[in-house]
Amino acid sequence: MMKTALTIAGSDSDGMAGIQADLKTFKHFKVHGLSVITAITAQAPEKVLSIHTVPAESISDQFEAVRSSFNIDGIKTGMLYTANTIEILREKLHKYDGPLIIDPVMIAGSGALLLQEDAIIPLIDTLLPLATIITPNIHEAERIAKIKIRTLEDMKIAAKKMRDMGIQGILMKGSHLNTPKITDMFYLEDDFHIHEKKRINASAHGTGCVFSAALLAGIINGSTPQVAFHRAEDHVSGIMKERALLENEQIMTLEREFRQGIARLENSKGFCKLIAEVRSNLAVGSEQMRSLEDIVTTEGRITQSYGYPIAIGPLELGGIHHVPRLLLSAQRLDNSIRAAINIRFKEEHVEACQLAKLDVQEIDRRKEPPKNLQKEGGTMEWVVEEVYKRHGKIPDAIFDRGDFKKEPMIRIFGRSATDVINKIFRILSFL
Ligand code: PXL
Repeated sequence: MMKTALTIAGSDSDGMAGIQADLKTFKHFKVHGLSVITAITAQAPEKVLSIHTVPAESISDQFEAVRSSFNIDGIKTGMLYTANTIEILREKLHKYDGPLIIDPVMIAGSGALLLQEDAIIPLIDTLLPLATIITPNIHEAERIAKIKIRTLEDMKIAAKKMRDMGIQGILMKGSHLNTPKITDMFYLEDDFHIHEKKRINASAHGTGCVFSAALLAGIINGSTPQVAFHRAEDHVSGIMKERALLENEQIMTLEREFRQGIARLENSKGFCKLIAEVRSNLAVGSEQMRSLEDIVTTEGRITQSYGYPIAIGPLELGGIHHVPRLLLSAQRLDNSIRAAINIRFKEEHVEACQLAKLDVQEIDRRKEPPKNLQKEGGTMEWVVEEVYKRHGKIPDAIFDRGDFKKEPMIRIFGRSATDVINKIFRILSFL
């Protein structure tokens, strides 16, 4: 049986927060999502037009419907909005003894009130003590602990106060503190676990919901709370990096080119046979690329599912995989080279490259100087530079027959994502 997670939260019409975010996150972490909708918001990321509560009877019935038919492996709550809803849930949740994460949602990033003023005390007094973990931001933590929080030390004092209020686990999110880096802090069984991260300049709408849903899913899937914490952090960071990328106009042009290329691959059943054992990846950059941070790629690479290729994970800048490194090395030698992909080595694939009239060069990885292997990303640089030295230009394809524990590989270079994918289809036409 698939594990199940229940979210009790508000509906967010823009799909980025609330119930919608929770269910998508559960899906991502492979738990079946159940839902109890407490309120319906009409909103877009920067505004809330209206909020309507769901009738008490319906909230109660939604809960009873799922409780009576499913074994619920974990519950999280988000926007609860009214004191009445909190009272209904108190009655139901005090009988529940599985993991319960309460995200004490009070105000939306846009400023809209997601918890009515007269519901704050009932939330703190009656619901929070039932939680396994609560996930307040600084503003919420200040309301709960009734102290002002300005520093990491204050965060710790607030967490201890909350523990003294009977709350077991306190995961406090530090993004609202005015610090260059963000410090999130998890206080559990007398230990403080810290996660520091770079501040990313992009909309954070809904990331609190995603975070607590990811944390719950991790715990349901058997991770320790500490491991689930770090994985939830990584998941949110991936989303934030992707948003930052999409909010940058220069990068958006690359992103469009990248997605078009990926879409062509994902529609091609035939490409499955060219996916490498270590998976494939497409990387695209501009003519001005200076570092890995200028290259768009997909975090989880390209694999296959149900007989079709599929790109996994968020789009990423600064990927450290082989293909971005390979592209950067090639582009340094010839700045018209803007895209690359790796594909599975087979003799017949090399022959297809030749039949497609591609300029194909072989490299013997056994000849790589041992000291080069120590250098981070050194192999990809060496592969490209060796071929360039000998051949005087970057060819369409460089392949090798592998080495001890190294999968043999073919790498295709081009002047754009379209150019690289066109080469892939020419190769496929000879297979
Ligand atoms: O991120 C808090 C939150 C929770 N639930 C709903 C929301 C928001 C933020 O906007 O809209 C429905």
